[in-house]
Amino acid sequence: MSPESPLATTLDPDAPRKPKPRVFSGIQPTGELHLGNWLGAVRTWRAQIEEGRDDTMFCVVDAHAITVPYEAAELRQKIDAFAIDLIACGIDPEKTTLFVQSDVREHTELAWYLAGVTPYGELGRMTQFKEKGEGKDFVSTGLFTYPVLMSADILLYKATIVPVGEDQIQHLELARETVRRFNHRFGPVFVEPQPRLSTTPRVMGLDGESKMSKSKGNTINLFEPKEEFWQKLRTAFTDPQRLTRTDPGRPELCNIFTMHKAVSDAQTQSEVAENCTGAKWGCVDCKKVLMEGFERELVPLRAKREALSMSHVRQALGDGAEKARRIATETMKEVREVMGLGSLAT
Ligand code: AQP
Repeated sequence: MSPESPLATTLDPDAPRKPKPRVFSGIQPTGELHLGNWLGAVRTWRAQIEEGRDDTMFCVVDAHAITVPYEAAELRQKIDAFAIDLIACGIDPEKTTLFVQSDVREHTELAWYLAGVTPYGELGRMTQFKEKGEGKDFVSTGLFTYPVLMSADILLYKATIVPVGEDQIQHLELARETVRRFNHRFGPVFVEPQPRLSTTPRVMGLDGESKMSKSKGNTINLFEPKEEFWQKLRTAFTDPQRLTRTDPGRPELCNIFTMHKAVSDAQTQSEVAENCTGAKWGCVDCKKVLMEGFERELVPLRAKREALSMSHVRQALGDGAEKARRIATETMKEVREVMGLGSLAT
């Protein structure tokens, strides 16, 4: 390259490299990966990885899963199953850091320390706590402090971008507040994380009453066999005002149209909207086109999932945990130092 090249002045090999922004997000190994998880979060994770601009970290958050009653042997299986499903969805361990939360102990350590700056009253206001605890004989303390652990997950890696579904926005706002409180008291250790929403941040359940949720049994699971997938989609709730085929529909209020936005191209979306509002198509027609869109995306994911070996997945999770631990160790040194904790040099 000649010295006159404009690049010569911008690419100084000795200049300190600015660290890439860090992206972090997680998923609980409860139930099975469903369309809401995929459209609201996991597809965005894949897009972040593919963009290649940021340092990305994704986590199977098993310590969150123990806040509701569970079977230990089943949890182990679910952790493996979720890791496989994530890799099949493009959360490629060659390009990102994929790991299991409890393999990095610092998550729970930091959660305890952050509990010291998290107001009790705020936790009681969390919608998810109210919904999951409502009417239950036993509500664990862990369910109440769940958002503190979530703050720790993010802050441990000083992540600034958190791709989540809309239901997690309230928890993320709390994490931001925790950063402000912590930094005000102990100094500027953490950065405020920002949420990143997909184009479908809230996928409704098959019942049309609440968001699609593993614990509500209103899901279509991503890797259901095609026929079962279709049978569920076929009966899924649509615009409540469309009682007969001749009633004009309102795509903006229909969960099926929300999903079209994620998997159908612009031309198909406008065709669907036009035929729905003009009462030219019935809801099953819209669903058939949607199913085609899902199939286009899901066929390669199913094939990838089939081809994955457990030994490869375990190796990837081990490598991911090691990488995550290195970052976590550094953060915790800093945290213990500013908080005045411990008596030993770390
Ligand atoms: N219905 C949804 N629409 C859009 N995004 C969703 N997410 C979950 N449901 C929807 C997003 O998926 C990511 C992983 O979620 P999670 O499993 O860790 O926790 P969750 O939000 O509590 O999901 P579920 O299915 O409702 O699980 P359970 O019933 O076990 O609590 C998150 O980014 C979430 O926003």
